[in-house]
Amino acid sequence: MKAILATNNMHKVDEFKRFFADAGISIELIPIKESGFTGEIIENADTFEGNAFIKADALCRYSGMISIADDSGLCVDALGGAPGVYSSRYSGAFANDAKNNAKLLSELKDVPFEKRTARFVSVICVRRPDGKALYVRGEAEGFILESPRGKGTFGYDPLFYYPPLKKTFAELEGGEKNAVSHRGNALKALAEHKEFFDTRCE
Ligand code: ITT
Repeated sequence: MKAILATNNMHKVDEFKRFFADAGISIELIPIKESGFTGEIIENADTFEGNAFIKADALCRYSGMISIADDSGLCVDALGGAPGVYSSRYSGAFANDAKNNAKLLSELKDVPFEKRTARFVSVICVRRPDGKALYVRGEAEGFILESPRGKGTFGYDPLFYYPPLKKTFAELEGGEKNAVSHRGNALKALAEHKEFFDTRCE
């Protein structure tokens, strides 16, 4: 079976593919760049669920195939939950990971470590051609460090300290991140709904 993975973020693609392989889920994931889709997707919802649906729905309508999307972000308590759904665009129109991390550090410069609590959130939406949609959510709790640690992965990972492992997400290797991360937790929830991928089932 094949499904579109409605993302342009190749780090997400790697994490999904690793999870599916480790969990023995034999669905071939086709990222947007291999799907032929060249349109623009406007993520203008104000919830993770809303934006995950927009991405999955766009690729499902384009391809006629089951499409899966992840919308995710970092919610920092001392910033009232920001950057949240705006995580990828936090530093503006020309945002990238380095600028986003620099802005986050600047916003938190006067906040002591114990108040730098944060959580990563991932919402995965699976959209079927028959119109049905499934949502799962995963979270991971941690602290925002005062300087980056680790080189792996992407986004805010080098600043996100995960106390149970005494490491940032960027210091984790192989499948370690999926074992504890927001996306890994959402994927574990998704694995409980394998029957949803069988479009014959109501
Ligand atoms: P797609 O929309 O194409 O999937 P994207 O990266 O723009 O790619 P989102 O709109 O869901 O995806 O934004 C997620 C942002 O949240 C991402 O760019 C990072 O800044 C941050 N983020 C989400 N998950 C993360 C993770 O596992 N590690 C580090 N940062 C993460």
